[in-house]
Amino acid sequence: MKSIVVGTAGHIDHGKSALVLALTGTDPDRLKEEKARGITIDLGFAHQEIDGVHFAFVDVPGHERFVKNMLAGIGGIDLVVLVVAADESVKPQTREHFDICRLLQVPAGFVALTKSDLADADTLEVARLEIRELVAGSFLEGAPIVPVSARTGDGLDTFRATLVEVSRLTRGRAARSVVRLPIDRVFSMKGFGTVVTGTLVSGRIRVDDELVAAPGTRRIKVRGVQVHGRREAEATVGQRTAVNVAAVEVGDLGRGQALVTPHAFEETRLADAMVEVIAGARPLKHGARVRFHQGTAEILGRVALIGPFQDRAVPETAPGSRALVRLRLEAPAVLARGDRYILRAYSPPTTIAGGLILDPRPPRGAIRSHAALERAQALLFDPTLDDGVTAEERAAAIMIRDAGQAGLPVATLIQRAGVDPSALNSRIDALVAAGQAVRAGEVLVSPAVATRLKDAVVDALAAHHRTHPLSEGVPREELREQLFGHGHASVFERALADLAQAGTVAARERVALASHRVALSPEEDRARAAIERIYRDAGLKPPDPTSIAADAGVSPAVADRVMKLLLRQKVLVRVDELVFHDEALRRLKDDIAGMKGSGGTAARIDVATFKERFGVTRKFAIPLLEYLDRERVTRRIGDSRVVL
Ligand SMILES: Nc1nc2c(ncn2[C@@H]2O[C@H](COP(=O)(O)OP(=O)(O)OP(=O)(O)O)[C@@H](O)[C@H]2O)c(=O)[nH]1
Ligand SMILES: [Mg+2]
Repeated sequence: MKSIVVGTAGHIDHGKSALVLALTGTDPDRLKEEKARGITIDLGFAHQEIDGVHFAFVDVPGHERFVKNMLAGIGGIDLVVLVVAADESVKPQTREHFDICRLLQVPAGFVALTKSDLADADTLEVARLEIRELVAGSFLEGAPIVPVSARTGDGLDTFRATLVEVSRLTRGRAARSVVRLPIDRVFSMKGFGTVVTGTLVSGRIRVDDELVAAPGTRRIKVRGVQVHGRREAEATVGQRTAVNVAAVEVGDLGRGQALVTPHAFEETRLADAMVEVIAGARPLKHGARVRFHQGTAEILGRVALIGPFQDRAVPETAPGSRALVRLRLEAPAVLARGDRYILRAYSPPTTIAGGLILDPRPPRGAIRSHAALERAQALLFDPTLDDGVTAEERAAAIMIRDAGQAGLPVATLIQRAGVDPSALNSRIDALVAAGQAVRAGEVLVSPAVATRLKDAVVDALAAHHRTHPLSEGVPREELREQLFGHGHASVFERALADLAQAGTVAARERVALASHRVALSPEEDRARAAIERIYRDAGLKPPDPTSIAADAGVSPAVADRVMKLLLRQKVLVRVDELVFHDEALRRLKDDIAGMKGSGGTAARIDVATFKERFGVTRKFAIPLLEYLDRERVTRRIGDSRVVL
């Protein structure tokens, strides 16, 4: 069954709650104080099925002091009923609530001309005219205006029919998205424990799901789900939802938080946004302190205009116009690109503006520059005016560029660029195909970063080969530290893989240009031959490496370079303090291995027999036997060794 969340809106005492009661039989005013004062203070809820559509009503207070509560309820609605009393017509909170709905881009709505029993035909007509004027040019232009009386019941049938008709105009929402349930109520229910309610604005919640209450890190286990007062296995997007949460105290959760998919949203205190100042409001000054409302949260913060100042005066945004701003919040928020928000003045708290979040985690840094302004302009793209593809991709490309060497983790595109999780991979493929991104595992970098890195690798290797012609390359990790210390390791690996694929470098433990050959000068070549010969001839009784320069008759510097080369090439092998020719060690291993196989008993060798067999002193015998143990040719048992 189709499920629609309907919000009321309108001035105090205009009959919002009475209308909900007349339609549903449920009085949305549930607090004692509300009954005593005859006004709505906090949100009220009721539901009713009409013509096969399930309507969940969120009834809001009209009093100017409780607009804050109204804002907590209106966030996720599909449809608004703007309530105007026929005898009073348009009043201040009619305008304020209407402005809020317009700025939040509530998808659909119509007008209830209430208390029709108190007005004659002329009065009704005047109210109609004033309403038409109010909504001209807005989402409610041309919407039905339905006279209705909660007292006599006149007009209720037409009202119901209109509700069903207008609900057809609302679009379905994406259920395959991340879970986001802005909390509007938390209470304790006997026998159940803690229950939170809200309008599920994206995703679906199932029993046993693990969610997070954000801002914050508290994990929430879903013990039960109720939709429209009935136990269900799951709640889906667009439904008024009650979640029974396990092992959480009522005081640990509150309005303003949201239940969300773990890891999907990072908290933020900074956001870049488009702002639209209401026509009747005062100008919005750079640096103004404001009340920021999004979801069910109200957070204090300041507004800074993005872009260079034209003159010395503090810039401001005129009523009725738009600007690009950076919001600096005094407490963390849970925001995603594409979120709509409202700004109210700090004092007195009147609604002054609203807009669209463009980047919920912008890079810190100067915003009073042309570059910052251009960046924000490029991000400004009303997703609802577009098929979503180019807007998201353009935003993602900017964010990838901002991320620089560190790269942008793939998963953050959901929150920051507003990409639907189910479309994540195809969006990334499109970005890669369009030359806007390079993917390295779970990180995206701009093609410029990848190209610069590859160029830097080639330059660094060329320089290294020039200064160290005997070196076979730079150790991989050293190269990464040197060129890409702040970057993501997988980006560096991707660059090496690309260069290797292109045949430009050889990347193993050491990285070298593919064209590199170890080049020896004639002197080094002579030294190499001499040193190698000395070690080959010495067999298992090699000279001390510290005296090799003198033995070979070459300079210590040349001997040092050549020794390193031979060791790296594994022509020579270091065994503790000694160095042997690889051939000598091979022969030794073959010889020892050859000892076994004669007869059924295991061949054994000890230090004395080793010394005798190979004609070496203890100085060589001990390191060699330990070397054989390490090479798994022998195993030490007590004072002797078994040949394996
Ligand atoms: N004559 C008449 N009175 C009505 C009608 N609807 C509501 N009233 C009366 O108007 C008063 C205010 O009605 P509510 O429904 O509480 O008004 P509200 O818009 O919910 O007020 P707030 O929630 O405080 O903003 C009550 O005394 C109602 O009995 C109607 O259709 N006809
Ligand atoms: Mg009310």
